[in-house]
Amino acid sequence: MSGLLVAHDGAIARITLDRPQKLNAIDSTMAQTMRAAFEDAARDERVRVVILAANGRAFCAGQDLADPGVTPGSDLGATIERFYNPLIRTMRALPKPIVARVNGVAAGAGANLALAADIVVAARSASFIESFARIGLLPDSGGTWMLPRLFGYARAVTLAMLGERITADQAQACGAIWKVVDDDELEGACDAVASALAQAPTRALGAIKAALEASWTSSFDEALDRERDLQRMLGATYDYGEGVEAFGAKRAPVFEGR
Ligand code: LHQ
Repeated sequence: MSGLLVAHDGAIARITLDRPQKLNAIDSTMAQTMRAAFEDAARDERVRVVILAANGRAFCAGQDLADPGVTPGSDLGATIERFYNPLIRTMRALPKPIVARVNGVAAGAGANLALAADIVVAARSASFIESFARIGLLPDSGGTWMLPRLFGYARAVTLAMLGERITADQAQACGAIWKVVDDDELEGACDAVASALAQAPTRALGAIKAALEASWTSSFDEALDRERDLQRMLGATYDYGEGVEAFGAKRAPVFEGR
């Protein structure tokens, strides 16, 4: 009903867009359910990594343009304020890694939803389209902030203005996504990244994400201070103790995410 499936597999939470007949276009229910799923993942101590995936031939076609809330003349700002900004903020503030498994086209808010993940693994046949300007809009869902940082300004402005499709290989060559694999290897490659993260020291990963995110808008001195504070916090975790002990004993560490 909500267009979203949530499943748990050990420490991995799988959030799957499930409106394949609509290319997983996002309506208000789906946006709210997705945000709630990320919030649950943040709260649930068993969850140490989230995979964001999609069913069908597309990853996500962005906002459902048939949704009554976005008919021309309606207040698009209200839709963004109510549904999209809270969703993207929740993802970026999630103290656990998010791996996006991009299986097909990711367009509009669907492209930026994928790019808001921490690690993007895409099928070779996948593609990204900042399609907003094609319908008279600008990139939202964090697009104007993420695109220049991920692609560089020249590519960001051109992708946003022309709304041209780029392949997963092109996105990877730009450094905007982590990995491209053959289509039949997508699930395995994504699961391998997620299971490595699920066994990693979760609090350190959360600190890495927060510090890198904050670095975009802070000075070098502020970054040094933040590193000091976060390292102080991490130094008191179980996982740091385990990491050092395992190193000394020349064995693999068994992190518990605490
Ligand atoms: C769709 C959609 C769609 C409904 C395909 N909606 N039905 C946020 C909040 C506030 C305001 C507005 O904006 C936003 C953020 C945004 O995301 S704005 C951008 C919205 N997305 C787009 O503009 C992308 C529109 N879709 C496309 O450009 C193409 O469909 C892509 C490139 C995704 C896929 O192309 P094809 O593989 O050629 O498939 P298709 O175009 O034939 O689509 C298949 C069906 O899905 C088709 O329906 P039909 O009944 O004819 O089979 C489309 O109408 C439907 N569909 N996207 N966003």
